[in-house]
Amino acid sequence: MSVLRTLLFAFAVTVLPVALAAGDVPLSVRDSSNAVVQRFALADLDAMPQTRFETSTIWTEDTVTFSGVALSVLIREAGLKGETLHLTALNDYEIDLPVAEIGPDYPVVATRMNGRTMSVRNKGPFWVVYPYDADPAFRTETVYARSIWQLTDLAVATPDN
Ligand SMILES: Nc1nc2c(c(=O)[nH]1)N[C@H]1C(S)=C(S)[C@@H](COP(=O)(O)O)O[C@H]1N2
Ligand SMILES: [Mo]
Repeated sequence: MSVLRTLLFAFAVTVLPVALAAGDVPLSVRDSSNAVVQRFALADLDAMPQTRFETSTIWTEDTVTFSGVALSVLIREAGLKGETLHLTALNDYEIDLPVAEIGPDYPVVATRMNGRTMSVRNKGPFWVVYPYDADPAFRTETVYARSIWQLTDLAVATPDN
């Protein structure tokens, strides 16, 4: 039985996200044991209050308009509580973010760039972004490292990860 469970788990965490990558990759909220407790699809994020801003970025040629959900709003919606937020991307890039450094408005989990959803190839479907032009404080290596694209998972980091 435990072998079956292990296989199912392996399927759920590896094959499933890859299979979903071509379409709608949801944003998964995980608990401290790494179990998915909630999944937000694009429609779920669209139903939350939206933030929109224009900025240039180090990854795009032109100034772009991002829209999506403030990370602070998402954390509240997900009921996440803790000091450190752990973010993971489709390419296994991961970054820890002190919750105290998440502002009320920024960063934003962008669902759209210039009004259009982003493909996985184009850093989508979800990209954590800041208004880089608005303040030099948003143009630091720390903030760039927190600008995780192809975001798939949110979790509150436990002391041993
Ligand atoms: N999904 C994902 N997001 C990511 C990264 C990554 O490898 N994968 N690299 C981060 C880091 S460390 C930095 S400094 C910036 C800039 O990465 P770039 O110089 O490769 O564009 O993106 C951040 N976001
Ligand atoms: Mo970086």
